[in-house]
Amino acid sequence: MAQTDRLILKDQNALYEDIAGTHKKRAIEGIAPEAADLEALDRDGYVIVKGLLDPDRLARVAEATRALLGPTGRNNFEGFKTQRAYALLAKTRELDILAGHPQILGFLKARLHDEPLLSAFLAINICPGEAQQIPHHDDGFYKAPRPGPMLGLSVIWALDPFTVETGATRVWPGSHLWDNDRMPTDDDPSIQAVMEAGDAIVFNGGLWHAGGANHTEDRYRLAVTSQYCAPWLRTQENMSLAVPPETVAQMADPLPSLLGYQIHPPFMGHVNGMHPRRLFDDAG
Ligand SMILES: O=C(O)CCC(=O)C(=O)O
Repeated sequence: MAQTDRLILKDQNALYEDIAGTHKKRAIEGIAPEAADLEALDRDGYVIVKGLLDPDRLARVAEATRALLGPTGRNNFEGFKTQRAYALLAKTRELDILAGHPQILGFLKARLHDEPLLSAFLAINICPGEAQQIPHHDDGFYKAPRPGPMLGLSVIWALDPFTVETGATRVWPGSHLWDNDRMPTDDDPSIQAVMEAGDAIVFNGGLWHAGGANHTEDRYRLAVTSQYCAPWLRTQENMSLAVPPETVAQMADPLPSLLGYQIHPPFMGHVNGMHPRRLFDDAG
């Protein structure tokens, strides 16, 4: 074999460098979280962040979300007395602020990845009489050893007050550190994420949790959940098909990146050998 035909690998990292020409990697930027919030996220697997939406914004977001709600769920995971709406970014621009909120980007950058993908983005309206949801963790479909590196980070935005009676999300503190064989039992302490409308719970995708039971006869518990994953994992919602490219082209950064209009270096996510943002360039 001639010298020039030999594969000489000097530095493994060189294999994974950003080799894109026109569109270089766009790492997300955000507001750095408080140290205490990151400590809580690491230790308990969750943190409640208060007052992320001001009253005007909250009112607009809640109104836009309610307008999209459809029929109640088809199984006991979706909830037979819970309305859900998916593919939200295909349907309204009023919710962009939730998917790309600077404080959430800060958590993503600090703990998940600087090129996260939006894995799921849906509305959840728990209606009167709903039972507690099946406990689960959002990264459960990635068959990886637990505990392990963070694969996903989830946010549940309270658009109504989250109370014990209306079905505030139940979480099992510290359960992101449990091993693969462990599931919550009645002996495991849990709490409900009681929140004001406009607050959000930010949690490790490995944290066991469940939508709470709604014990009321006439109160609803409206939420939007934004769930993110590392850029080398498959997203729950097939965002490339759910949100048309012409809709993504109207969005401000970082939303196109969160929806997969990015390359995870060196070339994960290319389209016909090109950076996906070239779709916009060529259209323009
Ligand atoms: O609505 C909630 O409080 C939790 C819902 C949830 O975890 C889910 O559907 O994945």
